[in-house]
Amino acid sequence: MRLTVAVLWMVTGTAWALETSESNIYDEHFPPLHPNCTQSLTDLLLLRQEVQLKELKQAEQVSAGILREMVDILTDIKVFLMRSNTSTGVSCPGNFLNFGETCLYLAKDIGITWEAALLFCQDLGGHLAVFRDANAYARALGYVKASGIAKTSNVWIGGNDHSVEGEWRWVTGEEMPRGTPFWGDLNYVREPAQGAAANCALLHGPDDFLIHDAPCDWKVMPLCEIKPSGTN
Ligand SMILES: [Ca+2]
Repeated sequence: MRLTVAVLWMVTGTAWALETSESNIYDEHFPPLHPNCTQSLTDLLLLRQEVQLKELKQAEQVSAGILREMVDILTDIKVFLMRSNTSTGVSCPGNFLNFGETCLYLAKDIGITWEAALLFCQDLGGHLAVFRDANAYARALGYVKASGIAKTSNVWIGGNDHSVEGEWRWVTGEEMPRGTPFWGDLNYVREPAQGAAANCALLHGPDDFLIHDAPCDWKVMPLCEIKPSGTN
């Protein structure tokens, strides 16, 4: 009987000791909740989210930059390929690119009046672009559209009706062609339609860069043309 009591006492004591020991270990690793624990946890989670958002924003900026660079590279490749397809092997000076039998240069970082554009191209040794036939026009349109400029942009070309209202002439003296595929429409009315208020011709981006008449004091980028070197 004494032995049984002694064994029971030992077992109970061991169990109590184990329970006390586990309790200490639990308290050591999982301390009691601080009164401000919930607030601290919320702050921590908010801070973590803020850091993640910042990282996402940085990643997004990097991605946008890479995309812009890729668009620039693809634009250069597109212009290069178009130039290769239409090149006749002649060389063009400076920034001019060879398209068929002529050289074109779209000064897309410049916004000037038509008269200033006329002088700008003359200073480069050429003139504002003229299109003697539909093929020349199509090549110029292809170059302008592939240049990466906004579809809301306009581009000065070498046509005007300065001398006689309604009689459109190229700066090289020839009569400008009328109708399709050269001139566009504005509100279902065939251009040129703005009368004496608009005496200069441009490629109108919102109308897929078809020709429109416009006031000559608009600030627009010029499309210059020059003959390839070695030709008359
Ligand atoms: Ca006019």
